[in-house]
Amino acid sequence: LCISCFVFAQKNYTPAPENLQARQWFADARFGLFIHWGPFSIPGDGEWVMNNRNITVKNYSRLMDFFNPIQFDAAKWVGMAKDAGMKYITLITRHHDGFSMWNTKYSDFNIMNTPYKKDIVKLMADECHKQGIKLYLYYSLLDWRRDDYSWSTGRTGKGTGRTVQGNWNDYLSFMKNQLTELLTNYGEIGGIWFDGHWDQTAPEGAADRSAKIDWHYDEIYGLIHKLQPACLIGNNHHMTPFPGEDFQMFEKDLPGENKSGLSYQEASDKLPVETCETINNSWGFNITDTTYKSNEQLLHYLVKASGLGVNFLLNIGPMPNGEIQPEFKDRLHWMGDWLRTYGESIYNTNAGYLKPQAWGCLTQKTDKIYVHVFDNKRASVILEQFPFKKIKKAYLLKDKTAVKTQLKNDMAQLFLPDNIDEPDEVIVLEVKN
Ligand code: FHN
Repeated sequence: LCISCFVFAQKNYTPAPENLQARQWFADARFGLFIHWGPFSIPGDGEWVMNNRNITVKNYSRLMDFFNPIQFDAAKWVGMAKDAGMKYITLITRHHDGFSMWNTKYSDFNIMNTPYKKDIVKLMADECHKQGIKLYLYYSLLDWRRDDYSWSTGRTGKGTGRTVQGNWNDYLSFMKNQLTELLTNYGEIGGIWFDGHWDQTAPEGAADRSAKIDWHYDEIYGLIHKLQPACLIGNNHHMTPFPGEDFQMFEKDLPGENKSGLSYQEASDKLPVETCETINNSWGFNITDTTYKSNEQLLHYLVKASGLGVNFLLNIGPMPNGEIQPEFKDRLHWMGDWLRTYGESIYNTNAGYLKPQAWGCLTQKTDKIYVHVFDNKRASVILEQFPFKKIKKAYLLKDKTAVKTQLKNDMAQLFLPDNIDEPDEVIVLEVKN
């Protein structure tokens, strides 16, 4: 942990017993739905459209007049997540464009001033509580809109650039007030998912252009843990977790992969870990992005994450009218179908003793190893350094077909039966020490 990170983190944090319990629940849950949605969905060009197209604050504000998602049905969204086998939802409450999806007293740029006039966070929170799904709230630290925000990502374009540094204390109070609303008015909140820590560009007119942001996490994290001690804090800062954080997150990467160039951090062995990924290549609704990952690719992502002991937060960008495009719905339903048969090999499991291999990976419970075979053309699979003395039973999870095994030296060899045809064929090994 770097010294400056420590200075800005919650000092002397001891998680409450209910927080530790919530961490365990989270780690067991394994699969969640990420929802990037708001007025930014209207242009159909992703959630960074304001920045990418250099739209001025004034022009961007017009989106508020058109956001009227009359097809939005919280019961359907939550039901869809449950049907997909997801145990929690992480909802955008305020993204970098500064739009608040709830009835907030602290900004006029909010859902109550759209033609829709209904509090989305409330509708989702009530429905999640009703259907037994935990709700986590995404909250952007950085803001492209407010004058009291002192940094400049997203406001560097024509006519949008900041020239002065705003009043940082005002901005910090604004965030604390909003977080207090979110953690007071919507019942139990599973966690707060911070994003935007990485904005470190001082505006052109700033006295010290090399200054780094002090997010005052000590106060912000302290406030959250005071309001709801069980509420988990995660921060997408792409670094080793700071004190005060209750889970770690990766973006578009499994720990150790760093395909995105964002994931140099090592996975925590103390905190639950989550990774998020998109279905196409966009977080927010995007009409030109049709690079959909296949059902199998998404499944393998979930299974490999589980094999590393990591949660998978899979994103959708709903349409501006509140509907969800069929390419997303179909994939979620397919994953749910798979989990209805194979869920016991994913939920409440631990990382496999072997890291994911070219042929697949392992998940574990006390006396069971689930061997996930992605490559169903193989005749056998070898588990090196097998840590158990005996395999009491070995069978396919789908239909109990027996699997022949051989333990030799410290290797277990599993001979795959003929009826191996699933994109992830799961073999259960009942083992004894
Ligand atoms: O800039 C955001 C992006 O829009 C999206 O919300 C992702 C989700 O992990 N986080 C940021 C990029 O790190």
